[in-house]
Amino acid sequence: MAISLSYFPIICTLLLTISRLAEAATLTYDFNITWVRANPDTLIERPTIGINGEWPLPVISATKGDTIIVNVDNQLGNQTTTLHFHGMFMNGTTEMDGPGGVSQCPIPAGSQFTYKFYANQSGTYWYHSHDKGQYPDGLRAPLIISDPDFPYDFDEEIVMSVSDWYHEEMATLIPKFLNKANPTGAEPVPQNALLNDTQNLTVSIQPGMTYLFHVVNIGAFAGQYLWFEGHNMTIVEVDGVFTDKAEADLIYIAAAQRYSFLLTTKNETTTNYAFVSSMDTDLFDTLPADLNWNATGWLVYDAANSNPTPAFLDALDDFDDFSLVPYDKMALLPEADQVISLDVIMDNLGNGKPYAFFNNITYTTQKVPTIYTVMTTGEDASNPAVYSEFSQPFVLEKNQIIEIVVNNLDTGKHPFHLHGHNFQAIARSEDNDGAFDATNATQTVYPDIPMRRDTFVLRPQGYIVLRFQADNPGVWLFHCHIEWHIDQGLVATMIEAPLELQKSLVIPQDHYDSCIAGDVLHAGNAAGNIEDFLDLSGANAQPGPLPAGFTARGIVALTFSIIAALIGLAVITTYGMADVGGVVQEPIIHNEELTERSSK
Ligand SMILES: *[C@@H]1O[C@H](CO)[C@@H](O)[C@H](O)[C@H]1NC(C)=O
Ligand SMILES: *[C@@H]1O[C@H](CO)[C@@H](O)[C@H](O)[C@H]1NC(C)=O
Ligand SMILES: *[C@@H]1O[C@H](CO)[C@@H](O)[C@H](O)[C@H]1NC(C)=O
Ligand SMILES: *[C@@H]1O[C@H](CO)[C@@H](O)[C@H](O)[C@H]1NC(C)=O
Ligand SMILES: *[C@@H]1O[C@H](CO)[C@@H](O)[C@H](O)[C@H]1NC(C)=O
Ligand SMILES: *[C@@H]1O[C@H](CO)[C@@H](O)[C@H](O)[C@H]1NC(C)=O
Ligand SMILES: *[C@@H]1O[C@H](CO)[C@@H](O)[C@H](O)[C@H]1NC(C)=O
Ligand SMILES: *[C@@H]1O[C@H](CO)[C@@H](O)[C@H](O)[C@H]1NC(C)=O
Ligand SMILES: *[C@@H]1O[C@H](CO)[C@@H](O)[C@H](O)[C@H]1NC(C)=O
Ligand SMILES: *[C@@H]1O[C@H](CO)[C@@H](O)[C@H](O)[C@H]1NC(C)=O
Ligand SMILES: *[C@@H]1O[C@H](CO)[C@@H](O)[C@H](O)[C@H]1NC(C)=O
Ligand SMILES: [Cu+2]
Repeated sequence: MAISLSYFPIICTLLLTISRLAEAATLTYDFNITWVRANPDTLIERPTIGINGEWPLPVISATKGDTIIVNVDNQLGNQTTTLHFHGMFMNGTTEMDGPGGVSQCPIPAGSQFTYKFYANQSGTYWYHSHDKGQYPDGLRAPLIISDPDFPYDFDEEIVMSVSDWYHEEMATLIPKFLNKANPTGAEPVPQNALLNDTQNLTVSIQPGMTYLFHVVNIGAFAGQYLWFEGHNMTIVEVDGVFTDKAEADLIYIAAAQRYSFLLTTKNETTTNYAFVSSMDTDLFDTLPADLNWNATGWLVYDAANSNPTPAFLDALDDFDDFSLVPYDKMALLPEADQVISLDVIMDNLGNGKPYAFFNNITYTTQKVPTIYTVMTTGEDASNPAVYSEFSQPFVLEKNQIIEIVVNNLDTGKHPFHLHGHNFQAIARSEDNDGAFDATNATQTVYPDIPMRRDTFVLRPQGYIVLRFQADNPGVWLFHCHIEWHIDQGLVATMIEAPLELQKSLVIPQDHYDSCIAGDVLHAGNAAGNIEDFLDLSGANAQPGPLPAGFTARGIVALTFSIIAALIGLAVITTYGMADVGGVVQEPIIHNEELTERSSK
């Protein structure tokens, strides 16, 4: 039987659609999460969180359109856990997003929990624990989603992580960090930088080829400068957003950011080339004398060649990601329906400990995870009050254009991350430009085609302006991705289309089982009140302020310099035992105390 040629294109499209559908797979990963021991920098073997008895962890690899199932068995024994699939929109499955106390109850030791989501995206992502500052203990790895319609040619793919590494466990470091003995909030400095969870990484390559590198910063704290001697990088993707090709000789990858770039190899195999991932030491309050903040690897053309020592660079002039142009040319979103303005400060509260604040509020985990408050407070779910002001809640209406303005009143860099979306980065100041002024015509000239990503760096004493559309009902955190700053409370909660969530969301039984096994409430307002949703008494609150006229930094700087001059550095520990004085402390549960509780 002859088929008329005019049907040919239709039949082809049909066949293509069928083959695409046939390709869409359901990938199931069984993750038995346990403590293992690891020593990636050859200095100290330490307890590390592994999966199925191994660390480094497996890379999750999927194809756009696949459904991913991860069956978690928490066999840690002494800690709760969760998994977050960083950058995945979780469209329709906000309950699978992972933050403990927000989208689920933390999974207690001995409990099981299944994550299931549809990967309607492609590019470079990662998965990590989103529970009580836990991921730097090892529970973090890349997640790569390939795309049959990837826009550029390449020969082979290489996945590579960069990170910082600590010798002590987070459960030890966090209480030392969030401590009145550390009033300036100096973050613990990592002991080493790692490339793909090791050092001296060798990457075997062939001449005359184009490699597609997927690089993820899975670290806790340090941004990393990355450069290859003798080779440029052609950036083609950031945080899951394909870009027009952009050539760079040095890039900066903040904690949680991802880059894909093409790297074309030379035709000769006579030389191997060093590459370096260098931790951003601007973030460190002190530079220990024995710290090597550079991790070196090699592009190995021929194993018989020697691997050269990298040359020192005079300056680290990194490529500016703000200049990237998304491949899809998505236009600047229209003017916002809702502008959320957040001022970042770091300061001490009455207990002398160092905190981080958006608009004078330090995020405090609530008694009821926010998602369950959405589901059980009826019409009041549209009222931010039911979530407690200390969860820094913002209610977004369906399909609104949202603009988030973040003003940095602090002197550090902060990579801000939004769950459930990527955002257009429409304005970004240089260092020390001060707060954003929406009435200033110079500051409000936005790109016609802004770059998009899900993690973007706010510079010291400057601002960023981000826009996105609220087209993904869910509970989504917005936070700095420096793990220390999350622990200090630099977190806001976006509650997107709560009434729609009440209609559409079906929460699986194993989620409630985690709450029950962990003795965590899962109904009512933030305080667990199931009768009067506007009565927040008993909700977790931040500690009270320092007495008027006091600044902990001031007192401590003064006390410290006098005492230190007299009796030397040994006094630090003693001071830590002393009280700031005069402050009656409210009974509160802040993030670090939850950490302490969970580790008991
Ligand atoms: C948790 O248990 C593991 C395995 O016994 C141990 O190595 C680790 O130090 C413990 N961590 C805490 C914080 O108790
Ligand atoms: C999980 O791993 C631990 C340690 O390797 C092992 O003892 C346990 O039997 C494993 N559990 C399952 C369900 O495989
Ligand atoms: C998949 O993503 C596209 C946008 O990239 C969107 O139009 C579509 O509705 C999404 N499908 C699902 C099932 O989420
Ligand atoms: C990094 O580690 C992952 C997981 O083991 C592996 O798949 C990948 O090939 C490694 N990359 C390099 C450059 O060695
Ligand atoms: C990397 O090389 C340095 C210097 O030779 C060495 O001290 C270190 O142990 C090596 N690290 C690993 C993981 O092999
Ligand atoms: C790398 O790109 C820069 C411009 O960004 C250019 O000046 C340089 O020649 C390039 N180097 C190589 C090895 O292609
Ligand atoms: C390598 O050889 C190919 C084919 O001969 C040529 O097109 C290309 O420019 C050469 N590459 C370099 C880096 O010299
Ligand atoms: C790390 O590399 C940078 C850039 O080459 C250099 O300035 C710095 O001195 C290096 N640090 C160490 C500890 O070698
Ligand atoms: C934060 O508190 C300070 C001091 O009380 C006040 O000046 C400032 O306006 C507050 N900021 C916000 C955004 O509420
Ligand atoms: C407007 O913003 C620009 C760039 O930040 C700044 O140089 C200028 O002083 C501002 N103008 C006014 C009137 O504040
Ligand atoms: C979520 O899916 C809906 C269709 O179901 C689509 O309209 C929306 O754009 C999607 N949002 C995201 C962030 O993918
Ligand atoms: Cu930060």
